[in-house]
Amino acid sequence: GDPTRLGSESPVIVHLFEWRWDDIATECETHLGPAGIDAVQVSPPNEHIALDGVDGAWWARYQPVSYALTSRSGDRAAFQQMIERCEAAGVGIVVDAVINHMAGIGEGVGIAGTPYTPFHYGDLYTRDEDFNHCGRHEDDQIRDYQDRHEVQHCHLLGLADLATGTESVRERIADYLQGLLEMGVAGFRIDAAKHMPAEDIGAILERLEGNPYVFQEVIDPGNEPIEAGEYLTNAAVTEFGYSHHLATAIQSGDLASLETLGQEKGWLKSDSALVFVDNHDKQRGHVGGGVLMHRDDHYRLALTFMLAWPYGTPKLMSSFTFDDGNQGPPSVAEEGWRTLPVHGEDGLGCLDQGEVDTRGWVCEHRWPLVTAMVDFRQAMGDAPVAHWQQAGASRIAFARGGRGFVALNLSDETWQAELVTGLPAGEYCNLLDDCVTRVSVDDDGWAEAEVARDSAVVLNAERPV
Ligand code: LM2
Ligand code: CA
Repeated sequence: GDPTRLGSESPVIVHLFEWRWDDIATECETHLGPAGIDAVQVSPPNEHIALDGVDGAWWARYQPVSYALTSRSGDRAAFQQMIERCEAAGVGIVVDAVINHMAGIGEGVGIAGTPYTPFHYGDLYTRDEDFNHCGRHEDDQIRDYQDRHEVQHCHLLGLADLATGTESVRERIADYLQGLLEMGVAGFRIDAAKHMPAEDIGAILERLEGNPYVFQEVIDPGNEPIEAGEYLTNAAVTEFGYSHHLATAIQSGDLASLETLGQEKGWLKSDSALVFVDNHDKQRGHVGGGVLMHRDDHYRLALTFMLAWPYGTPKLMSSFTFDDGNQGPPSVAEEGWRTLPVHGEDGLGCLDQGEVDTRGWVCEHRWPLVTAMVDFRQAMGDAPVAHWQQAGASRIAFARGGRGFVALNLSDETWQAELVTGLPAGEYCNLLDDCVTRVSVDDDGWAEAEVARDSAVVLNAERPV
């Protein structure tokens, strides 16, 4: 779970949700590499259920049919090329590994033509013993999240639960992941990790050769028997508390409550935590909502805070617009739900900021604010928070060692204040408005700052006017 494996001291990951492999390759060269983004989380690359039966829903990708690398995002050759082009641009590929389960129990044919029936998937998993049959509720479905056995051994949402406790299943999963490592992927997101005993994940990861960055998706609401901390011996873990805490602070106008974000009791240590403002599930209310996303007020302020605050490895969401929570990416239904590209001749490009009613690619990762803050985060390295200041609940400021300074104003009026920046004397540019705002720091590190409403002033010691 060591984030520096992604190639920098404070790496930033972006999730290009449902993007095509050839688009990602181009994006690595044209935007991600130049912006200093370290890695891309890609949608599951393996064969999933057919799109027709589910009207092109995005969640088809979470119903594996085989480990063949054919998916809505492209084929194996395109996947390999993407890895190579991104690597050349300094960007690693983090694969979303759906290994807890296969498709929903039923029959059909996968997107690459692999047939399946209940508990039989092509020639990959062919025996009932390859699946857990938990013996609860007659239908073996998960209902009671207070019951550890049930959560880990029954079927999640009707999805055939793999017997990850058995040697043969572990071996098949490890072969899949090892194949990806050999193609050059940099890491894995372990999907539905809470639904597998930590020991099973550990046994699979132990078989891998290479040194991937791994984070496990464990939704720990703080009141269930399975806790995020159990998974730390394997690799990093998602800290869902972060998104909720940040959303609550911002929605209630209480930025001051962020002073100790990350130090809460029971939270993961910074290096072991994967954090985000929103993810693909939460932004559309799957597994509960309670987070901020691109259409929400103050989303930019949330991103600014996350990238300025030295806790966890941040993951940015790069979305497509939707008007119902099942809808897949921009696509052509008549052509087998072909995903419309971002780049190239029939490429849609990215929507303009605020254009939320058009179907298209949002590309939050390209927003100038995001680019500036990614640069800031990397320049700050491990510089600790210093000089915490607040004026009421909705206006805060803090320094990052002597390297940087941030002031955030969530109130309805401009915030004019004398603040300690911790920076050497000089005149600095606000990184968020192309130096339209300038701040003079005196010999004692103090500055008279003017922070517009619903925005921030961000200074980097290395970026004087
Ligand atoms: C995850 N992490 O633990 C993913 O982040 C999440 O997106 C996945 O659910 C889930 N776990 C399983 O990998 C999504 C989506 C579900 C969808 C499943 C499977 O949020 O709504 O379930 O993928 O495609 C769908 C239907 C559901 C049905 C199920 C099985 O929405 O009603 O359950 O398929 O047919 C009967
Ligand atoms: Ca399981």
